[in-house]
Amino acid sequence: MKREDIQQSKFLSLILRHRPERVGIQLEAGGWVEVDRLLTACRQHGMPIDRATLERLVKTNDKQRFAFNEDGSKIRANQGHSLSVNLGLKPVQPPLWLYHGTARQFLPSIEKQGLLKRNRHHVHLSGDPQTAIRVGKRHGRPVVLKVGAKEMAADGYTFYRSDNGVWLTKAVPPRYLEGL
Ligand code: HQG
Repeated sequence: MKREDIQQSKFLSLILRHRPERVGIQLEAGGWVEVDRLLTACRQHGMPIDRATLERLVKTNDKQRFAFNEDGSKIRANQGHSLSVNLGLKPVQPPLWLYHGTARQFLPSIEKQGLLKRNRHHVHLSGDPQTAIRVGKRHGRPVVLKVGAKEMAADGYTFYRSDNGVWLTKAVPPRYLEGL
């Protein structure tokens, strides 16, 4: 991805997940925004993005963070919101294990409290350890925890998977974590 694309992509994440008011818009139900409104608002706030660039950003995004609706008139972030957004995700049965990448310095606290969602709506889990390492590296020396997802589901915890393959659940108590 080009450096400018990364910058614009981060800006889009900010607007579509956290601070739409930065460009004077609000998210509609489900986190959607009309593409025309978004592009106009971005231009008016000194961050011009044209339609072709937006399409490229959506298509080439390394984590498929954004999606258009069926007719391409609206766009939203697939996950990662701090704003209250109902993505309309359906509960799904998780695999035996899921993985959580974090940084070593968080382990003592995770050991006590389990995984908490912090600023996000859910705890984010990965389907494979490689992805989890990448997520953990963002915070420091990475470490991967194994989450007994199937057991959690059997105990009544609900799991969702976003359109870009991130596993989501409300919290993970310490007893379901391995590798602590
Ligand atoms: C940690 C990126 C201490 C948690 C990635 C994590 C992901 C605790 C940090 C997505 C804790 C929160 C999410 C506890 C959790 N004590 N630390 N009890 N419970 N933590 O960024 O999972 O680029 O909010 O381990 O690819 O790192 O945004 O969550 O280290 O999918 O699309 O608190 O963000 O995707 O950090 O990453 P984050 P995350 P995007």
